[in-house]
Amino acid sequence: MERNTADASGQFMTTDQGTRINDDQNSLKAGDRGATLLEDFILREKITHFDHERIPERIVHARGAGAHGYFEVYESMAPVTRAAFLQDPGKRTPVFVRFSTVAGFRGSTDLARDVRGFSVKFYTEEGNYDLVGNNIPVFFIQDAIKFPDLIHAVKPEPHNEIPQAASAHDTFWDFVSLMPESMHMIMWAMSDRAIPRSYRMMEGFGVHTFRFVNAKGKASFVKFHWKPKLGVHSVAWDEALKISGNDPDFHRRDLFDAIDHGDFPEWEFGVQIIPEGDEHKFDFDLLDPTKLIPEEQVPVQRIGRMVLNRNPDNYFAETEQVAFHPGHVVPGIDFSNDPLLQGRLFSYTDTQLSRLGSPNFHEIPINRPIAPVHNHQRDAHMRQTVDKGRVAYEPNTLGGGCPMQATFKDAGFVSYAERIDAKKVRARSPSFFDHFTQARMFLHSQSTPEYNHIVSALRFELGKVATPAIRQRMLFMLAQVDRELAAAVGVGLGMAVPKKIEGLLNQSIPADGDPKRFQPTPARDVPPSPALSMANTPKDSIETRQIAFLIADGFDSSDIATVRKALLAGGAQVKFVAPHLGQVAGSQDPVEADFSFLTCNSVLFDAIYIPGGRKSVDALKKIPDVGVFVTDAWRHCKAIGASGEADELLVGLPHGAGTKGKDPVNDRYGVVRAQGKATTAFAAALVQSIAQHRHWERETLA
Ligand code: HDD
Repeated sequence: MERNTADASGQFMTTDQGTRINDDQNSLKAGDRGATLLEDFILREKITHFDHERIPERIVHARGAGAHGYFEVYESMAPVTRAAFLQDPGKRTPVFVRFSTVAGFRGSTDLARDVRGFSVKFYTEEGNYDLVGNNIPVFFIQDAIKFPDLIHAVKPEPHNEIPQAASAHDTFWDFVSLMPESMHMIMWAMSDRAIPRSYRMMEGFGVHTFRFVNAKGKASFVKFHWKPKLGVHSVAWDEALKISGNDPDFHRRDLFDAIDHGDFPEWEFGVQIIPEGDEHKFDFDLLDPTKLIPEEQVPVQRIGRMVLNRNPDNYFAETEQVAFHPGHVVPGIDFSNDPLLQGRLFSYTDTQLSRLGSPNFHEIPINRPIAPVHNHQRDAHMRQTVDKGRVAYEPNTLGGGCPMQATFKDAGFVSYAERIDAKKVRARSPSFFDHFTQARMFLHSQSTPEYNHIVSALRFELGKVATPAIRQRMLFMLAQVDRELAAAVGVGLGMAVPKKIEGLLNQSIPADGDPKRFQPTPARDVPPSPALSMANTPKDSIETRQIAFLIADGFDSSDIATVRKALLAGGAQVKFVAPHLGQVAGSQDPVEADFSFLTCNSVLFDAIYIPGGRKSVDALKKIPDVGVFVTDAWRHCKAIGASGEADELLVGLPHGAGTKGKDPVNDRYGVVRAQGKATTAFAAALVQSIAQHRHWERETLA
């Protein structure tokens, strides 16, 4: 039953019981100056409902944004899986996706340095399938039993609830410095992957190894990937900090606005398929969630695409109440014995019970499968279904034996009959003890700017750690990954890398275990994986990019017309930023300002352009915010364009980037200038510069 549709015009206001309300301004009183009466059922109902509006926020991933869309497969995947939604290229499966940060509270900033959640609920005809992944393909820990410790360590410290949405504090690094297995994930979390430009420009990963099972019952291992159509892009750290102040909803707004504007975000769905027989052919364990399979070793086959084309109608009803669970699977998809995944299979239903308050959370509209539900589960808080008849048990004859169990042939879910012959132990396989090789591989696969950003991030994070012993342990741990990295971070901390810290590498030895068996093995050099570097992401499009035009009265209208035409043709969006809102007069037609210098900031845009016009440029020169706009755009390595007199606003840029060249169009480190009026050649050069996303080379100019 749905009420309160967006278009409720013409409807009378009622109580929750449907009684029409005559006065929603005043409570019922004994006289117009009298005490309020307990009898006022309208007041009590309204306030009671309000008092209970909040539900517990998610214990992790509290901060998020969601969208609806669809998924379609390119060709039948029947050879490897019998999942119905992966069979027919003509079929569109509805999806709901929720992106999130992990550590911050529900009201925290989107731009925290953090892992991003990437959860997809496929509403398939065989039931809901949830792919509950992240934007990083590995995880901090190998066994779910350490998850509460990890989260307690990263969340705000319990005595003073500081810091919000940040890993840069003692408890997190205390824990990490004692967990060699987290080093690979730390490399990712300290990289720019942890400060994405947009949810629309992130990869997604299922992380664990799962199983596909085909109609013959034959299984293969599979890793899941999402590849964004717009490429993988991040912001600069200084920019992230400033965005957090200027617009803490930056990612949420970006997703909402893009869909609202008809720029539907799109990802390709990728799989790495590993035959069962190849399980032990890798130099790491497929069940270890701190490892990835390099794409160069097992290519990612792109088997379908997902498009997000509809914003939620109501944040709470959909994005907040959606309940994901890695255990929501359909026939054809099964689990592996990854001990992190196995623990997750317990956690998610458990957490929905406390968060949503009832085992009937599957009846909330956003969680309802499109496949019909028939079983003997009954009652409990807030039950919506009105179950008919007297049969709520199986076996029965009074209900004709229904609902019936489904065989494998009837698309019943049959767990993959993996052979297990083992002792019951609390242990970790020796194949899980190579913690440093892939951390090193990731590091050595980065471009120079990316590597430098990791060093800066570690200097920042560890610089915020107050306890020297923790910093020291971390330097020692980083040295296990790469000595040069540790030394570089040490410079920032003013600390030498310790040669040895007694016992640090055998923290996880059980009292009765063999110490050698539990010691991490030293990092090995393996070939780098170019797919791990964002420098290699496609950079051929300016689609959906936000470009700020800085203008004041008297701007050159023809400059704007030429550049705007080229940008819009490339799919970018142009926003006018002026000293005030309202109309801004041009040499020909006026334009309407989208922002004033008070209501926006350079960090909210992908690039800036300043047109010519004597009067306009002179006015801009007098506004300090304009200077900051330009220097921030430079510092954050963004494309900058200027034509005509606007050149004068760039003179302060370093390394000669602001000096006028002789050619009609000059491009120095992504700063594009036209000698005179903006021409189509100038506009084309600017488009090219914006498509690069960032000109990181500026950071390394001497
Ligand atoms: Fe988790 C939420 C992803 C390990 C326990 N997790 C949650 C969400 C994502 C992930 C994307 C947000 C879902 C949403 O948008 O509503 N979690 C992961 C990934 C992991 C992972 C990719 C490792 C590979 N998680 C993990 C472990 C445990 C949990 C090991 C516990 C043993 N995760 C939870 C949870 C949450 C959750 C406490 C909080 C809210 C929710 O489930 O619905 O059950």
